[in-house]
Amino acid sequence: MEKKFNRTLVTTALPYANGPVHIGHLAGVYVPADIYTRYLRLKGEDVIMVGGSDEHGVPITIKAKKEGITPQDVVDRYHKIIKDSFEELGISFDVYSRTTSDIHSKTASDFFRKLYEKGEFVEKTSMQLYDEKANQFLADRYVTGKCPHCGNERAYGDQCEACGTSLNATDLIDPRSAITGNRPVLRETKHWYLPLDKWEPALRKWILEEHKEWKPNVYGQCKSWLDLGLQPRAVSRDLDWGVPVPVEGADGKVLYVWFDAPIGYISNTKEILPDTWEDYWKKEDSRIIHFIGKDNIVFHCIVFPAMLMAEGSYQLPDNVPANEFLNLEGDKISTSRNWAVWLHEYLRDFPGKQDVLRYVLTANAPETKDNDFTWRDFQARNNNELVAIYGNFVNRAVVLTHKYYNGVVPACGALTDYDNATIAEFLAVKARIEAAIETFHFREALKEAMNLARIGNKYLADTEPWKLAKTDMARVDTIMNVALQIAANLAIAFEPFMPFSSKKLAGILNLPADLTWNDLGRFDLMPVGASVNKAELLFEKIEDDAIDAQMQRLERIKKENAVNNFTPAPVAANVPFDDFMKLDIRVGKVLECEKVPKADKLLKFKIDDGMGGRTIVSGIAKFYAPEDLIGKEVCFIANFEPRKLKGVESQGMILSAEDSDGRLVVIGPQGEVRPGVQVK
Ligand code: B3M
Ligand code: ZN
Repeated sequence: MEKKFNRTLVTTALPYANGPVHIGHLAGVYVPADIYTRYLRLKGEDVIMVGGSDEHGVPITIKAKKEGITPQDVVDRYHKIIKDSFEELGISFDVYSRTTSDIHSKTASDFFRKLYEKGEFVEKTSMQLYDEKANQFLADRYVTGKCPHCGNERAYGDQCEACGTSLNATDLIDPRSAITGNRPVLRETKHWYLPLDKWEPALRKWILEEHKEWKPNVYGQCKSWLDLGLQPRAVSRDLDWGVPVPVEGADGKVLYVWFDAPIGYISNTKEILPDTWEDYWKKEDSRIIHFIGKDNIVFHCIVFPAMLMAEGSYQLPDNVPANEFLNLEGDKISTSRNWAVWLHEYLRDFPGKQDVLRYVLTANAPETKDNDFTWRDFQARNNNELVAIYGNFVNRAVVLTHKYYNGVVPACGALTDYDNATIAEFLAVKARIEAAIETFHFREALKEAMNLARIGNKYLADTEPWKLAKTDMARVDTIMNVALQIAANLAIAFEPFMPFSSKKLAGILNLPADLTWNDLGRFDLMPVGASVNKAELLFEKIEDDAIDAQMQRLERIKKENAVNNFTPAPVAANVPFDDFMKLDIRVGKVLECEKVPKADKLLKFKIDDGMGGRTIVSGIAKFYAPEDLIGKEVCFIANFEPRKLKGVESQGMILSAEDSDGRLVVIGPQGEVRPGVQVK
């Protein structure tokens, strides 16, 4: 039987305060969480949404070291940027706090002590990596090395981002300190471990049997973790930044960031509801929903629940609707490579366009698989959907009301079959939006909401009141009444997704402030005789130059990254001199050069090789215009087996150097050399 809930606690992953938030965070966590919360609020349910900055952990201390400032400076700076930008985007937190707050230290500390006193930890002395130059233990992101699972050379001490495996620093092959670049040594240290293995049977039952309704990506990831078998996990670290381990003999040790961060959800609830916070966490008729990205699944579905089970008095989450990743223009979003659209920069570059970003990120949300954000798609969705459908319909309805009725809502006469069909179609959508939101299918829900706008837009286009106005004003009255009722309903339907335009629309239509989701579907929202304010555009067209400017910024970043990240490829194995001599490399002069038809990469060369000439086809068309190369001297391999490329026989290979951004530069002699001489 469906359980009945009287209260919902929505939690959102706490972003690390080592950088601003970007569209990947928004699409994965904050926009869906906000839609869900706004929807429940609008239905009049008891719901709170908590969030905050994750201000502990190695990502913060590394950033501080890099900039020569304190970790506190780092988190103060980014907490403010993050908090302000969330607010400006309309992410409607009931509380947005931080893990450096006193209430959090105390809550996390007490939580640890309770488990400690209950004997829920295992104390273990083990060998950990230590940097003798920096005089400190290295854990998590302080160590990089080769991933033992996939061979990625840049895996971190807590996780390999290439294959997603979670690691211990001592698992890395050929580890290096991220502070000094030194090879660390092993040194003994004591830590507290949470024996996840002890909770494995309970976790298996809870997830695999009792939560089959979880999203397949979440359920599947949990199942593979559980099937691998759980190991004890250290919940403390040798670090000087974090919540101190609150027991004897723990000097210089702090709680592992992934131990204290999820407790942040509890601290934040306490912060706003000091008297009733426990209702949300401990009462049977409450439910907890964690909104997170896919890289956080194990912590929210396995580690944190095990902590809660060990504590004993808390409820486990009801659902963890984790999303996959959003890419940017085909590449993985990366804070360190600056490959991101940062929220605070978006708000600066597109003032007043919060809803456009909310719309595009929802329409394109990576709910079931990784998805791509592109600026062209952003522009197209704004211009072809928001402006052309939703905005156009509302604008027509309001402008015509002013044109024919001085802005006063006309009376509704007899409805035609077509009117009735339109209204029935409109009413049927509500249940579909609800079903989609309640099962965390926000893309689907938005698509349905957009269908409401489409129905309105089509209704006016089909009935053409501007034509009837000359002959049948009574019919126009009815059409405009229906259109205005639809417009008013859109303000409600879109509120969870695009609250700014809903507010604007409600203002234009003079809607009462206390409408709720339950009013959606009423066709008397606009009383006859009520007046409507002057039309204002809900959305504006986005022109090419705004998009071009964003594309240019990304191009620039790509170039900078190519320069900064260039490391020469490792030198290939030695070869004997005789092997080198087997290659016959010559100098030649380009006599003719032209594009190969139907092959956008290929250029066809006629080369003076001092021996009567030869044809060579080379894949450099993207980097040179043919006429630029005519008359130039190039080096080519003269004894390459001839091969056919797009039907042209190539008798050799022109040598070029490939830059780190993939650009090819043709190689030739520095001084004048006769065609046909050998390169040695
Ligand atoms: N700060 C990791 C992340 O941003 C972490 C989330 C904590 S949620 C309790 O991916
Ligand atoms: Zn790996």
